[in-house]
Amino acid sequence: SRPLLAADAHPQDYPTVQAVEHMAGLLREESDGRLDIRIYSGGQLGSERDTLEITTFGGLDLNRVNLAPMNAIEPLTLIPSLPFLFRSQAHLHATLDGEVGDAILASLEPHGLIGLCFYDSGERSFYITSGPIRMPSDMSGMKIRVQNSDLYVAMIRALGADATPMSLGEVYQSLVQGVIDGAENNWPSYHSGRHFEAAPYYSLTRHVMAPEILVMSRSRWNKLSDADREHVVDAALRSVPFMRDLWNARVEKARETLLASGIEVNEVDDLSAFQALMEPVWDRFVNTPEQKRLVERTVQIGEELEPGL
Ligand code: GTR
Repeated sequence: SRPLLAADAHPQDYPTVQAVEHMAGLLREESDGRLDIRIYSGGQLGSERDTLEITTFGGLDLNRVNLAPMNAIEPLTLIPSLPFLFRSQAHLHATLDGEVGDAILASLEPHGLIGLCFYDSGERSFYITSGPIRMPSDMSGMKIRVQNSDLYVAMIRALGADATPMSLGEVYQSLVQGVIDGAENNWPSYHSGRHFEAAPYYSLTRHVMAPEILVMSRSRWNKLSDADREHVVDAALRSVPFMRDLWNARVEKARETLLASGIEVNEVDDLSAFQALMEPVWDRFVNTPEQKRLVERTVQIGEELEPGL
């Protein structure tokens, strides 16, 4: 059968692409070469929002995206995207590896997608062309690029800035041309997309830890035998610990490289000022009983794991 076609916005050496490559190897092994994956990396096939739509219609078989572009499709995907929800990477993992993660993956099927697994994406912080951010008022009136998600737009507005949604591929140019004053992302993406060249002030707000997700089109899934479905799920799950190791190493490497490159990094002393402004944002986006239950469960997992944080 023809290989599963996969899309990723990141270049070939990025951990998300490497993880799906790894999954491809496992899949070939498990299926005696019947199943394989061909990855179109570097955003060749379009933005995450566009490739997701194509995947929904069955024009693509696999897609690795951030949760952000899924927010408009399924409300449960908003949960791990909520600002200041996770206390640590351990909290994120415990949540995604358990009942909450399972519920989110399962919620995608009615939308034409099969949720296979989550991958790490670290902590997102703001980077700005003109100077550091130490308190929300420093962002007042700034134009900040966000992913295509209403939650992110609301978050930026609550901080007193202007949100400009656009796809990842447009960010570098927009920073250089001054169309935007800044953006937000994790260390590896800040580095990989060369955004640091135009926006050298990185302020460690660590406001979002939304993970990546790997989805499959339901129409291709429906054509697979039960045995092949099992191979796909199994290979995806086995790629997760591989990706987690790769990710942590990549964060370290990006951080070291960036610090050595002379960018200005600052801690933000009073994160509670940022957190306080997020309360109405939570209230606006968490409203169904199922969302509320899963958010409560997530908070509880955090309290059990990291008491007092
Ligand atoms: C990255 C993520 C991408 C994309 C990107 C963005 O961290 O890996 O999937 O969401 O952020 O900001 O568009």
